[in-house]
Amino acid sequence: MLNELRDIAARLALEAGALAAQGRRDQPIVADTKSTGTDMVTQFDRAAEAHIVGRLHELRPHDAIVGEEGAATVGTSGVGWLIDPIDGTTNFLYDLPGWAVSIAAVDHHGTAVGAVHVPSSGELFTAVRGEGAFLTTDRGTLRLRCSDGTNLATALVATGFGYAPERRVRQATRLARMIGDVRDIRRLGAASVDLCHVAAGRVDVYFEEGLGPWDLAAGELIAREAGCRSGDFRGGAARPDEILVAAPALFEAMAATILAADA
Ligand code: LIP
Repeated sequence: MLNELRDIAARLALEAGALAAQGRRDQPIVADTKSTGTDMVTQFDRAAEAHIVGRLHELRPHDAIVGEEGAATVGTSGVGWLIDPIDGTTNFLYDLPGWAVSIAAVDHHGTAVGAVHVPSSGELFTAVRGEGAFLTTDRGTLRLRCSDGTNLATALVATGFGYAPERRVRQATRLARMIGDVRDIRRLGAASVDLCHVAAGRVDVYFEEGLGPWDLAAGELIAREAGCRSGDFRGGAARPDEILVAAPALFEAMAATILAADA
């Protein structure tokens, strides 16, 4: 059954990505704000979520659904879906690459399958719990492995910042204290894509705070299935408020560096 759920997540991520990308080409964007003046939502976030929800009602009528833009369906099947219809909305708004559709299915064991589609690159990242993580493009499908980095001083680190100015200032202050301890920083704008980049070994580490469950559900499974270690900064499990995903040999040193920079 998990393979069927993965196929559904992948298909709907591709469909929603095409819908949002085409819509942006055809119509002027209408943007509203949510939690702050920079936390944006467009008509395409809402349309993509509505499409995914409608298709899930067709394909999986007894499942629960939670979406970033307000979808909330109670289910009876024991399977639930976490949807970020456009992760990296600021990138989408500015017509920058790197926004994604992120869809995960969860069951009583946790995240079961995940799919992250990046329309600007045509990449589709997928994973099934216990069965590895994969990247599919028009050139085929390859299995993902995280980096084998061992030295934090040469680690490429991805991160992001919250929408609240006071939180961004604190996060940037911490980053300024630790940037000399790593190779360099990348701030690409979409947590789900950052997580897939760790899975693919394109960055060695990703950490962030203050996300939504839909931002990280699919990408965190993909990263773990690619061999990454995942958690919070203090030895606990990854959660939307605090996530660190890294090549295994870098995890502890990175967690210590984050906490030291916070002190
Ligand atoms: C985004 C995250 C990103 C974070 C942004 C924003 P959204 O999600 O994917 O990692 O740094 O501030 O939260 O709002 O584009 O779905």
